[in-house]
Amino acid sequence: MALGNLREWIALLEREGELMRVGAEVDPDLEITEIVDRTVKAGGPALLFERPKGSRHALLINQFGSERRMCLAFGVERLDDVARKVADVLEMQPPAGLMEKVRGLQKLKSIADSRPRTVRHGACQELVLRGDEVDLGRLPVQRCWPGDPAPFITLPAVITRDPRDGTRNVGMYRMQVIDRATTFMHWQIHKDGRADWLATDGRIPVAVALGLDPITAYSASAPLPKHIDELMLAGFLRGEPVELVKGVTVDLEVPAEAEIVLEGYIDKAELGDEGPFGDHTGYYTAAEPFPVFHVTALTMRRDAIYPSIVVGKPPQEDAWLGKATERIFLPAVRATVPEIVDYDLPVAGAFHNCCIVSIQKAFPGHAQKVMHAIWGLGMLSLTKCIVVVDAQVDVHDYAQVLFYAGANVDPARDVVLGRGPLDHLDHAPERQFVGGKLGIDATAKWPEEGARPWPEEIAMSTEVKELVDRRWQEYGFGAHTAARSG
Ligand SMILES: Cc1cc2nc3c(=O)[nH]c(=O)nc-3n(C[C@H](O)[C@H](O)[C@H](O)COP(=O)(O)O)c2cc1C
Ligand SMILES: [Mn+2]
Repeated sequence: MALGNLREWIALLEREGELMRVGAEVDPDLEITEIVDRTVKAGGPALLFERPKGSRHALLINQFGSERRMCLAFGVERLDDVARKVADVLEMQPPAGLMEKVRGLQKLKSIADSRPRTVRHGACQELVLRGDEVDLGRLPVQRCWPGDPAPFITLPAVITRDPRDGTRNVGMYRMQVIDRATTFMHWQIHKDGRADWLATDGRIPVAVALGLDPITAYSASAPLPKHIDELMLAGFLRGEPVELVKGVTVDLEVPAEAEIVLEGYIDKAELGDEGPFGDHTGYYTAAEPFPVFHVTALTMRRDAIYPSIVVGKPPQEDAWLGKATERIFLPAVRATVPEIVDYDLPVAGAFHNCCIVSIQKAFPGHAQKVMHAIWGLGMLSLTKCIVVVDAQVDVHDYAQVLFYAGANVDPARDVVLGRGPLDHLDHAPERQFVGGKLGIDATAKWPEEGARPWPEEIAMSTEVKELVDRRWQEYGFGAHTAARSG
């Protein structure tokens, strides 16, 4: 059974010893950030602040802040198990026998059942505030860092529809609070919500869901192709559809089980200076024009719990949302570039700065081919630096990667310098949005690539390893020395 809402998730966290309730009054203005920063870095639990200063609503944070909690959210032992489920569907072949046909039908059914389901009533509308009753000041919205000019809603699922074909999009875009009933909407230049807005004449209806089951919340951050509904991915990963109800003031459907929903609209022409904001790059991103979101209704559960997250200098809680995406999207990456064995986006590289990729090298120039493929692939296209290693290298072992990046590279021959689109938030390039790309080919080079005879890597023979294994006790190291090979 999938987790139905945030409450079931909190109950699970509590049962697993992964939640701490904080009963003391704590200020959402900076104080919570400092507590969470220390907790995340210590590998500590999710925190439920029961008395945020100035609000009657509790605040949940650090729900995603460890690998174990991320796995609990998805109901798996390892994040790669989620990827296997995705791969299973992506790699479907025409069935050979009856059994395979039955299994194939089950898989197709699991996709069909992923579509959201509309229901008549939703707990998210227990309380409905419209017009002048709307007051975002009721919510314990955090001001995260000292240079932030205002509180920011940091863990929203922002729902829009493409006016051209009606497809839904859900994205996680932070929202700076302007006053009781308006915020900015920080959808960046490469994002789907922004494309929906740009395609609209006049105003676009927008709904924002806060406080969801963890898989649906994660899905808002997933970099799906524009035409794929993130709620469909959520339904597929949950194994149960997301339930939706009609909004009370907008022609959009909203997650029925959400804690809080903000309904409203964004005008095409209305922009204001958003930011600065202490961002996941580790720097304050400068103020920049973004559209203004007008809230026409604030609906919620009576005792709604407000979800939040702090980004900043890595590692922060969002590292684990990023790692989930890295793992879950590997099968999709391999579907287009099958020679890719594995990849790693280091947390310290804020994900878009660096990608390490291992390949099954099959022809001269293959590493360069893969670099260009990544620079042409969805949001991975924004990657600034790519390091390519051979299939047997563990891309998650940075010391190993550095070894090959040092040992196998002739910078005069193996470095590719290119140009292309860069992350919206990257402050380093001369111009915003475009700049240099660096590719480092750390694979073993072939003669056709201009290499002298490539030397053999040092390794002990299997016979001697087995001999030493057999005789280990005899040498007298004792059991405390974990020194068996392999
Ligand atoms: C905690 C968190 C905060 C984020 N904030 C923003 C943001 O303010 N603006 C933005 O464009 N993307 C932000 N992202 C990344 C987007 O959610 C991500 O690119 C997602 O794929 C966007 O959905 P879309 O592909 O449908 O546009 C954030 C991601 C996380 C995990
Ligand atoms: Mn999308």
